[in-house]
Amino acid sequence: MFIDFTKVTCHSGNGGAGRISFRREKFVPKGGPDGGNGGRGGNIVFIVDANLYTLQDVRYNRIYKAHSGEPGGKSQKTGKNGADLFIRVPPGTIIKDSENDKVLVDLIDNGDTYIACRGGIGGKGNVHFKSATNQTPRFAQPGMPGEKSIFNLELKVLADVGLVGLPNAGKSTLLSRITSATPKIADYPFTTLQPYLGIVKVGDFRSFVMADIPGIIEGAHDGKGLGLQFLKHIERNRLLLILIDSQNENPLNTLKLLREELYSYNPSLEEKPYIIVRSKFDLIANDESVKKWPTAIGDFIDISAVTGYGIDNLIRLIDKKLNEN
Ligand SMILES: Nc1nc2c(ncn2[C@@H]2O[C@H](COP(=O)(O)OP(=O)(O)OP(=O)(O)O)[C@@H](O)[C@H]2O)c(=O)[nH]1
Ligand SMILES: [Mg+2]
Repeated sequence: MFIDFTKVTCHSGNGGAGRISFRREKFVPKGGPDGGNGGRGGNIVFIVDANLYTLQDVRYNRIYKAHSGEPGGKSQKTGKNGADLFIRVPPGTIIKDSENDKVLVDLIDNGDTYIACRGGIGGKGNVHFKSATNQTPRFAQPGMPGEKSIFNLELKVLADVGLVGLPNAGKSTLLSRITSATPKIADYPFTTLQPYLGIVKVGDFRSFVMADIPGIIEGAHDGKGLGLQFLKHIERNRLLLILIDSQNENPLNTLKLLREELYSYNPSLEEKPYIIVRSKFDLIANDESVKKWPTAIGDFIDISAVTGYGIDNLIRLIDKKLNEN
């Protein structure tokens, strides 16, 4: 179970100002007040979109601002309301008040909405302030300001596939190649410090969620490196991809080490189905001497997240395994 998390600042729109105006017609030179009300500011509304699986599209720390209402017009015309601003979130998103972390709403079904910030109401035009003692009010209300709030969004995601490997094995590069996720990629260990999720599309109708976690090193189950705190995330994945760098000099040892870390952490992980992936195949494609891996490793699939080699095959294989389990 992953927690996808993001934080956003929302401003609903300000109300439009009420208008000060007087009727001026050919035969009514001194008409009464006729200033209309301002329009309401736009609301900020969260809406569930069942086509989304992660909070990736709701960028961290983004500021959302809805439009203000328009000012009132002459002839008692009310200003246009500011358009509501919809923020699309996946089903299962929990919206919390960032000040006290209290749950405001748990958005579950497609189309469910939650008005997070209400637009300010429009000010009243001067037509409303006419009284027995003041037939020509020269004032109108300003619009009410919109609301501003910061929200924490949380989503618990059950990823289908978990990426497991030593630091630098190319896990994040693979995720970024086949999903729209944008994890940081670099040629030093522990680039990834937190889990990332992405959706892999298989053809037009099927998809699965893939999770990238920080690299695992020897002793991870004892808390070494960053692995431990993230191993819990892969307990519920249906399938693991064990990525081993094509330049690894002792792939069999690495495979053993990774598997040992997994089941030392949780013995039930030993039963978890996995696919072995040899990453960075482009680096050895022309090098027959290193192409052979010990048969004890068993079946594996070659990919290059850089050139795309083997990627379609891998996606098909994953899809097949997920559907047979
Ligand atoms: N040539 C080549 N380089 C690759 C390939 N995949 C990844 N790399 C490089 O390998 C380095 C590590 O890649 P990452 O994707 O950050 O590795 P990681 O497994 O996510 O690493 P951690 O987050 O530290 O665990 C980067 O410099 C990548 O550019 C590949 O298919 N071919
Ligand atoms: Mg990484």
